[in-house]
Amino acid sequence: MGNKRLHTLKAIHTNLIQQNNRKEVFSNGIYERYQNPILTPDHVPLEWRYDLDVTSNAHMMQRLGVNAVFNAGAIKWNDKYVLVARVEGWDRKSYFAVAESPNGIDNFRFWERPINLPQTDKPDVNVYDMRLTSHEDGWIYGVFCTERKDPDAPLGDTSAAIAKAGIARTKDLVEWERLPDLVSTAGQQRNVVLHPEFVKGKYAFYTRPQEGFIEVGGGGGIGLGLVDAIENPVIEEEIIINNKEYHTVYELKNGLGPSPLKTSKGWLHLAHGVRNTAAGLRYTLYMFMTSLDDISKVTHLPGGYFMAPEGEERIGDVSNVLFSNGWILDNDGTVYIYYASSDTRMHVATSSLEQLLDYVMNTPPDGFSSQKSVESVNTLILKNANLNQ
Ligand code: M1P
Repeated sequence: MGNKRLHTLKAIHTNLIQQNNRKEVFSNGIYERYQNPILTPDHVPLEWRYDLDVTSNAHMMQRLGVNAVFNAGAIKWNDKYVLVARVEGWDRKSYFAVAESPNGIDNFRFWERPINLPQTDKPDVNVYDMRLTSHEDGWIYGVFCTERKDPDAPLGDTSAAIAKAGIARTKDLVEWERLPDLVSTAGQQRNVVLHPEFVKGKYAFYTRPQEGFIEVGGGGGIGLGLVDAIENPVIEEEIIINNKEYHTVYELKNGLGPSPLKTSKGWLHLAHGVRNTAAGLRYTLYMFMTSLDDISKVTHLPGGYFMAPEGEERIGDVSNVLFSNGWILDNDGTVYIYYASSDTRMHVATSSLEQLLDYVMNTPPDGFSSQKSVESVNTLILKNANLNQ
């Protein structure tokens, strides 16, 4: 029985990994979605999940089940499209694992083992959402969230946690050196991203200061802070460069996605915004651009979302969520946007630098009222009417 099941499992797994991915038939002209998710729990190697010995696992049952594969950092590495995915087990704990594809859209295959992340003197309980930055100092940095139980939680509160930014660096994505966690002015941090270049000779971190583990409280917004030495990462001063705002898609909170892309027009950013609804929080993606001369200055901020959950993307462990912490700008100008849906699976969308710049620079900003939205629609109608004369 075990042997037969093993044979079937292997065939299904191989089929899944080798499946081609096709573009959706129609797009919005900004980016193109693909038909299949690129990483799911079923993509995780059988050796990580099953005891493949039929004598000790006669039923060939899954021993270490995977619940979700999502929120992956991304990098082009040795001509391969590489993701560092958040793999979450049935036990709720996440770990990082590298998966690579020859073309960025399908055939993603996990490397032999998950990443063995070194610990600080305060061991992590849970780690997730790694942002990869190829820094001009020559290292590849992985900045991620490290979560530990709140030592000051009242007796009986078994869920209160503290979120901090963990930092590790590598030259080969296999061996990682752990650095101390980022120290900042805020009690908690999530969605911290390292800027790829030095700013005034210092390391620059995009942050998201928050008061509680889930709630940002009086904090929130996408912040920016400088660090003198990466081996002692302390931010003395944090400024907010993109605030949460009433009646926008980032009304409740926001957070930077991947490390920004440098373009001739400015730094291109992808972020997530969160708003509340009767059905719970809704996470969508939005974009903005900052100045090449001053990375704290937002020069363009299109109104509304760039990408929102659609179809099966809407459903998962935490439904109605799109989250992205990885993208790759290829030599030919193609941009691979890696995003997760509903804290469950990974997808890819493709666009080009030209399209994204057009989107960011020519989409009207949020006018912050229905009246202003009508004005924007009327401006467009008038422009189109003049075309027809
Ligand atoms: O569940 C949605 C997301 O929630 C958190 O993001 P944020 O701190 O911006 O609310 C993170 O836990 C993220 O991993 C998760 O996808």
